[in-house]
Amino acid sequence: MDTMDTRKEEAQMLLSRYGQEHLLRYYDELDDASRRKLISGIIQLDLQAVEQAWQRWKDSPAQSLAGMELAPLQASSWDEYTEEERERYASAGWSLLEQGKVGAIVVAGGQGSRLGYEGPKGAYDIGLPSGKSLFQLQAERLIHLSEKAGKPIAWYIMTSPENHEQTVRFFEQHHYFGYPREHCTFFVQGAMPAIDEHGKILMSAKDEICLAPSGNGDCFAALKRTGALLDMKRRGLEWLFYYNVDNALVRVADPLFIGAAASHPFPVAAKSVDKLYPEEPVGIFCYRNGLPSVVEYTVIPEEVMYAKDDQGRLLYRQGHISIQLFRLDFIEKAADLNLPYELARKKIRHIDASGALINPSEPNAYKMECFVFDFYPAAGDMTVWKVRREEEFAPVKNREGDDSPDSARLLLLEHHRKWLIAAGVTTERLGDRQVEISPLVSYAGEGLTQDVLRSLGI
Ligand code: UD2
Repeated sequence: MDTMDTRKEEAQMLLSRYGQEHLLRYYDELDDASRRKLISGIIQLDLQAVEQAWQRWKDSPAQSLAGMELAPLQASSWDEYTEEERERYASAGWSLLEQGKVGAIVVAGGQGSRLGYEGPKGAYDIGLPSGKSLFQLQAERLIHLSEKAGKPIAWYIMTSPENHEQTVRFFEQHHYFGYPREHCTFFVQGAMPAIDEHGKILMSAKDEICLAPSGNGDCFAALKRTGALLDMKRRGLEWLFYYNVDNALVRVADPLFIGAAASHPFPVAAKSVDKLYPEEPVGIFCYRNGLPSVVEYTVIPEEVMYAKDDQGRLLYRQGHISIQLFRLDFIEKAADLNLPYELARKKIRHIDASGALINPSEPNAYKMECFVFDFYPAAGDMTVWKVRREEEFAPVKNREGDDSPDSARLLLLEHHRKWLIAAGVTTERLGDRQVEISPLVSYAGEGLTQDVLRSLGI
């Protein structure tokens, strides 16, 4: 028997153990190259994880809450601290930045399907006067901080097999936005197969499994697999600032947040905002069986979503905005944890049993993802700070309306307008001008001196 036959047998055995034999349906029609491609695709699948996720979902789609005791998680607000305390935290944060002990990770492996944009989301131009992409805004905020700190901030960019090359090319085309090349590390996350309503894995072609990025919860395992975690240790990092690629207002590596997190005993810290309305698409912070957790917006039961406290406010109102700090020793442990996969119903293009291409207009199948906040319980406890949404949260999710490029651009310009007014510019002088301030000039509204304002033409 030649090696090809042995590998086919190996694949066959694996598939029959998990009831996925249909993946070899077209094998006999394929040429040698396609056969090899298919077999190696099958052998690389984590069929046990697929089976577990499917069983869990089938038994109880919102299983994550079944039998759990749920309680709200209170967030502190910066306003509760005195100016002096805030300064002490900020200076602790600056000290860590000056020692080069903080890195940043952007999770940019998602597909951005709601936005309907084919390229990497970080490359998206939200229509600012400067035409800067989301990646450029982030790079310049980091450059600003690292120049002030006198130390580079190592930046880790998580991509997916689908968008890795495009992402790296985008950075190259833009000369890394002035970021020192040697401090940018790109690493690729994993993928999981899509499954149909019966738990059967879908195929995108006769020789190809239908795969999708396996969720941002793969970030730590992917850091480890790709050697990026070793790079962090070599650099002596102690904290990693984690954020979503699509938040136009994110204060990347915020010194105040870093200092505050490092002054507490917990290995994880996060920022939150008060939810605007019960159905807002953000997870909610809570304690589950006494451990800090997030219930994702897709699975919040109605009685939890609409529950009110005795003052008539939402009981679970701390919205998760995907801004976190993780201590490196925690990441090392988390990299070896197996997070549960959640199933998300999506429109997934695939081929059917006759080999015909199905291009659905409605959700027809499931993607499997694990979520980064499912690491929180492993921290035992964590600190959460509530921030002002208009200063730190402008997500770009949808083509139009709420959480769109337009809403994010308006939020950013409005924020900059407030900086100018705080710097002494009168509203008469500003009129209805939309002034965008480069992150290279100001990180959070500071440094807008008369000279700087003059250079901005104000
Ligand atoms: C995310 C949070 C939600 C809330 C909201 C705020 C999760 C699971 N949910 O919801 O609680 O904070 O953001 O805007 O994080 N990504 C990858 N690889 C993947 C999948 C996603 O890197 O396989 C990235 C993606 O590029 C993005 C981030 O993770 O930067 C969040 O993904 P999303 O936009 O699909 O999450 P969303 O808006 O449903």
